[in-house]
Amino acid sequence: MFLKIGVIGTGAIGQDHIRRITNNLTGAKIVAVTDVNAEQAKAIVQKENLDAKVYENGHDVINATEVDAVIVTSWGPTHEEFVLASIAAGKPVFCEKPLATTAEGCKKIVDAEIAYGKPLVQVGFMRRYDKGYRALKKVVDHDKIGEPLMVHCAHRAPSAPGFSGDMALTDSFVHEIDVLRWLLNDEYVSAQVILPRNTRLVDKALQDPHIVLLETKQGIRIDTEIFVNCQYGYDIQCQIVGETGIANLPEPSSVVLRSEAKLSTDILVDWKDRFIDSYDVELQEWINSTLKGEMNGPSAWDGYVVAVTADACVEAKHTGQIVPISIPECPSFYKKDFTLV
Ligand code: NAI
Ligand code: NAD
Ligand code: ISE
Repeated sequence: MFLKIGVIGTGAIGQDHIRRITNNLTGAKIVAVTDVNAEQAKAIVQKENLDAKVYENGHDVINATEVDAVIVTSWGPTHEEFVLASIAAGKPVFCEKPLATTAEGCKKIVDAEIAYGKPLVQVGFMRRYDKGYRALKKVVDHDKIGEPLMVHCAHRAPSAPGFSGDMALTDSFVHEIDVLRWLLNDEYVSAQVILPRNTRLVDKALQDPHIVLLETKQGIRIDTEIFVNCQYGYDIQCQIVGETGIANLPEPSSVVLRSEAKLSTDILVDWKDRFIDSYDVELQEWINSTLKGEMNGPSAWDGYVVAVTADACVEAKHTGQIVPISIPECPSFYKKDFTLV
């Protein structure tokens, strides 16, 4: 039995997900696609030799009778509309982050899903499926370093084409916001943003880098450097300092080279390669659980909590203040315990 999927948005990640579902994963096929750039949608159908119909818009994909489930990979501001329409059609939907560009938009999705009465929405927070982050979480969950006290992170990308405004926070840092609350089994209570000297290698209007300081309910302090025009590579770092030890996110594996009087390893440059296995596991698990009528991944509630936190970070950046974060009680409809067995 195949899950018949319709994809809305055939840009960078839409094409990458279509490629992996078609060539690497099992149990699903792409039967419908759309993009505001229709030529791009047609080109991916040809390139991957898909038996898929190219529709005029996202709503036609969602309502197509042959489509069992929807993947939303169009740009962020369109996500809310397509996820709400998928819920209205009663179809499972995997939505790339952000779930919506505002906390209010995410809340509408949470309310619609609860009113529908069955979980249908998963958000593309793939780091929870990453081998390295899962290993790190086991160290924390199994008490190998005592209670976590501090976390030091870095989210670095060589460049960020198309970034404007606060996208370093709302498009990049959202991955840390999600994965760290999952890793620590905790929620955030405040955010502060510090603006270091700006790199000369971006438009003056764009702040880069940022330092974000988050505090959790348990008093854990998290500092993250977000530097999305760092030039040298796509480099994700995470170090947890506990009472009795320190745990680091493993580096991606690379040959250790001794050559020309140097000891060296490669640094990846593209997010697609850094998390290639995580996207595979994430979507395979989504396909498997959707076929069973279940929804086990990052939920609409997680998407909402991330948006509330990202909003606080944006406010902290613009006001220079420490901004309190108030996450409402998680509805019983959504699971809360993140412990890995
Ligand atoms: P992109 O700009 O390459 O692709 C977006 C595509 O959506 C474009 O082809 C665009 O024409 C299309 N599109 C926009 N509005 C549309 C509409 N109303 N109907 C149909 N198509 C529409 O962007 P990219 O990098 O693929 O990002 C897409 C989404 O994926 C974003 O939400 C982004 O945050 C997320 N993303 C997630 C990543 C992750 O690691 N989980 C990595 C990269 C992107
Ligand atoms: P992209 O710009 O390459 O692709 C977006 C595509 O959406 C474009 O092809 C665009 O034409 C299309 N589009 C826009 N509005 C549309 C609409 N109304 N209907 C149909 N198509 C529409 O961007 P991307 O890098 O692929 O990112 C897409 C989304 O994926 C973003 O939300 C981004 O945050 C997310 N993303 C997530 C990750 C991750 O690591 N999880 C990585 C990259 C991107
Ligand atoms: C991109 O949209 C992603 O989601 C990548 O995973 C992230 O690391 C990058 O910074 C974003 O621009």
